[in-house]
Amino acid sequence: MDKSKKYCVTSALPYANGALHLGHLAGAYLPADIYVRYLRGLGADVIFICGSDEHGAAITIRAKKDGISPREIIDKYHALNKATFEQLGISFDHYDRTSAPLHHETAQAFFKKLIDKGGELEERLSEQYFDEEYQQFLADRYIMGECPNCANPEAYGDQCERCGTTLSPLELKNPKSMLSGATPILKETSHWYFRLDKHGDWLREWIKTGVLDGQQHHDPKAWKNHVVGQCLSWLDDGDGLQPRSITRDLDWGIPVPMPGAEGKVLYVWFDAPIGYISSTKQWAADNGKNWEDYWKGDPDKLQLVHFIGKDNIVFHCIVFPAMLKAHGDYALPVNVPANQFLNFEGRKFSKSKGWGIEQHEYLEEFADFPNKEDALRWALIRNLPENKDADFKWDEFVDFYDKDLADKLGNFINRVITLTNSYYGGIATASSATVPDNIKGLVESLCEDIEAYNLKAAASTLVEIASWGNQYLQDTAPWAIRKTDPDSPVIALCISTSLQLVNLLAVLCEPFIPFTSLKIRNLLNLPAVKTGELGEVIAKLKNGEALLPAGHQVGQPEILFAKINDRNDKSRLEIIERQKAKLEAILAAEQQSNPEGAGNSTIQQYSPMKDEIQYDDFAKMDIRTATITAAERIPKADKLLKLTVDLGFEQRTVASGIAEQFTPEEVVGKQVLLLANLAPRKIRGVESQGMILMAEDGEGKLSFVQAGEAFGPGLGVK
Ligand code: B3M
Ligand code: ZN
Repeated sequence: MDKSKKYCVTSALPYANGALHLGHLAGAYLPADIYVRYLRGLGADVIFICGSDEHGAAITIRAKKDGISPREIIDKYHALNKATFEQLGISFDHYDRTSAPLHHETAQAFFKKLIDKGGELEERLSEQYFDEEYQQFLADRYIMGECPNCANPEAYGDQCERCGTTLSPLELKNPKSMLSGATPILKETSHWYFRLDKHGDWLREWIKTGVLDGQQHHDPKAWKNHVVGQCLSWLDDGDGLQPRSITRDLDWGIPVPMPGAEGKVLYVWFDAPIGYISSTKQWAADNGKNWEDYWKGDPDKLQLVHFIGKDNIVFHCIVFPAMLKAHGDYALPVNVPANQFLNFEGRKFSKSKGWGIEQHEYLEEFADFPNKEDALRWALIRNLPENKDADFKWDEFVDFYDKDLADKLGNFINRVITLTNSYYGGIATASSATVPDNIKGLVESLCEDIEAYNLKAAASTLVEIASWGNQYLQDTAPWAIRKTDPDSPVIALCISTSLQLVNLLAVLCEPFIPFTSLKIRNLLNLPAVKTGELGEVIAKLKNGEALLPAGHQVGQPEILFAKINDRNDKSRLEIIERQKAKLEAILAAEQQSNPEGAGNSTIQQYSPMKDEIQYDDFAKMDIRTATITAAERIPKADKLLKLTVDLGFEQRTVASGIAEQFTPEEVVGKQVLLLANLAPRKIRGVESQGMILMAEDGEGKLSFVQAGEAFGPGLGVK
């Protein structure tokens, strides 16, 4: 963190056409909130900006479905989403909406500026799909068809939600109007196009090297691999950077501010990111600040950071930066720490199937669950989809709560406050107590991890500090010393040191679990952690100063986290069990309507996704078709078979861990796939020269992966 800089942190503006689920929260809102709370803790000049995205076909289609006006839809969901964010402690400085007049003005002025500059926007006639029955052009989500990339029959005109490809309606196969269901006709219309094609060169350099206008703008290594990878594949894709139409024939949206443009509005993805700017303007107007301080001026002093989900990477890393650059004067993002997706109990969230839970549903259904806000935040934090897709599971929610929050954090704090009260009437005594050096190292790494957007790692360091505290109490055992040597100074030192740690934990956990932070401070008889306090604490740690003065009176002990898995009180577990029962009911209903889909009868256990790799990583693997020509058991190795494998041009010996499921006789003659360039390795005395590829189901059952009988040995697999 740099105090001389202005931080503008944004979270993706959610469409106000529906409620948000836990996947959204884990993707773009909770991580940003942690980052911002941390920066505030350090006393940074930071604003946290968001709002509702209220234009676009997503809204009007939803309104049509519900038989109400777009205005009713956006009012409803804007209020709902704003309120649930607040309840979950997502601490936006300003949550605006793109239907606000200030936003309309700002977006129109932005458009006009690009027109006036010349060369950035271009009016073009083109043919677009038109629904004859409804007499309406069909943009984006008004049209559906087969994805040219993955054959998903329900791809939208702007994007395929299955494979994530950005599309234009003309690319869809078998297009159908979402209004009438009919096959649309092509009709001529005129639109404004943004000349994105002119921005490819600097964008490529900026993304690859972090250099902008000859200056080092950001450290490209600080960007996540999957973000850079997605951008480069887009930039390097033969026809990636084409002029993009930024207006639509729709009656809902921001009118195009040009003569003769009646019935045309700005494309939602043109106006929505400008929403970050107008939201900042409104915040500044409400707070007597200058919005330009956060968006314009010396690029070295501006830290614009966009938190988003991976489906929005191209718009935030390529299109919006190009718009800002084309406009001129604006800062570009120094990082876009996009997250991957969160799944729910092994599947994608699906509103129509009832699979998943929305933020407001969680708050309602967990109304009686103690610490419900932090319980959820914590379960998501421990499993954030930072670099790969993650899977939310109720059993893990329980584990994270019981093991981290109850057994480690809560237990330590409770023990310390209890001992302080019973030994010293609640007064911290030893004035010499400070935080031990190894803890200082952990605090440092926690901070480094947050600054590098490794929030999951930072959270586990927090748990480590609490664990250390428990261990320290256990090892010092002041209760034992007290029996034999009640006047030993070790007792007071131990309690006092532990109290320092409790206060440290209260400050450190504020970005992650702010409701708990407040409770810990109550137990300590201290006010809520304040802006800048983390910075003060870090300075005190450096100087070896105490975090709690000698003589400070703490409050009464109170259990912070009662375990969910409690034999004597099943009330919390029952709330979780109800959630699991809902899912089982969905699966049972599916089973009834489709008994063949046997694999779905229980919650599927997929193995977790591995970290994303680049194409080059994959291309390094030499996978070949092969035939097993001989097989024998390896003495004293129950799991291994020694296989001779024919590659056509040579024979290999491979030790393969399949002996528990296959006999040597069974496998001889099998066609297999062999990873042929894996470095040889000695396994139980056998030099293994490659690896046979196997598929494994949820119960560990193995099956050979094959290329098909017609393929002889030695062929490459791509
Ligand atoms: N509303 C898409 C989404 O919610 C879009 C984000 C806009 S961010 C400027 O995924
Ligand atoms: Zn697709």
